[in-house]
Amino acid sequence: MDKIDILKVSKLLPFLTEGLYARYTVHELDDLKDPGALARVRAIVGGGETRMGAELFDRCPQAKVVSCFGVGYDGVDTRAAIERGITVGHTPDVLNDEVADLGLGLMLSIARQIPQADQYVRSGHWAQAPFPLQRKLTGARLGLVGMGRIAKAIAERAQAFRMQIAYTARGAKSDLPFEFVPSVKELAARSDFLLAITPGGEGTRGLINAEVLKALGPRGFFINIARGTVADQPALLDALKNGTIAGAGLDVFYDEPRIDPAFFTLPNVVLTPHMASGTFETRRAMADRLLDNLSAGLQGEKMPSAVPECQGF
Ligand code: 8YV
Repeated sequence: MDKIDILKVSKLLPFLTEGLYARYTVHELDDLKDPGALARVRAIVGGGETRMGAELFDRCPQAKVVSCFGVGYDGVDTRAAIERGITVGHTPDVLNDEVADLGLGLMLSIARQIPQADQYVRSGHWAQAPFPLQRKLTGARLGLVGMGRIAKAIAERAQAFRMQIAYTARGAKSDLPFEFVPSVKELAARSDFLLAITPGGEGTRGLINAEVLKALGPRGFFINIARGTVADQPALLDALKNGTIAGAGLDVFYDEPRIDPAFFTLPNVVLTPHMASGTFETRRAMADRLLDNLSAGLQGEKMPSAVPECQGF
């Protein structure tokens, strides 16, 4: 039997790419050998941040499935997909632990200056003077921007550190024992650590702006494991340079992976390369979920993880 034609629109991990090639006839958008193939394509796969909108869908009139790698799907125009009867799948849940672990890791790293301390030891400075004293994480005030599945996994871990947890979200969640603060600025003012874990896209663009950073204040740390766009990056760079905030732990940026080099000279940041979900175990589970969503969607069955906008059709 002929394999089904699918379109791959971004670079994916080798084991996932192999899985796709084994099951389907894969066409690579950035190396399209047969432009006529788009007319046969029945599904589109790619990273959730890759732009997939009306123009692409119209080039693939038979496509009825988009299967994204990642829980975030801010690159996908879900309205354009729904208008064309396309179901969009993503990979939630399987990465909650990993992303939460890195959130805690970044908080500990910036509060205790772990990467800076490593450099201190390697460069031989320790023999001259002890490393400067740092800030305590246990018992500190944590403000979560977002209260979805990953935020809950972070809160669970933060409780073990006896952190005082508050959050902002679209609405209060009555089943949670944490304080709901409607305004992000107010939350920042009451936090030692303000951690963004909310979807990207237009709804949250620039949410962490100059005012919020000012409210966080010179003893406050900002952690971003959401999307670079959630923070106003020029305002963040200013706040870090001027001591408006104490520091930041950042896994996400504008224009990844070619990020603004202004970050590289700042002493008060810990920078990671958008790796929150990046373990063998979790990326494999995400790949499996992408394949399961793809196969279910192509067979006209309910996807294990359709995005909320597409659930129910
Ligand atoms: C992705 C992510 O794996 O799930 C998300 O939304 O941001 C990451 O886990 C990453 O973007 C893949 O490259």
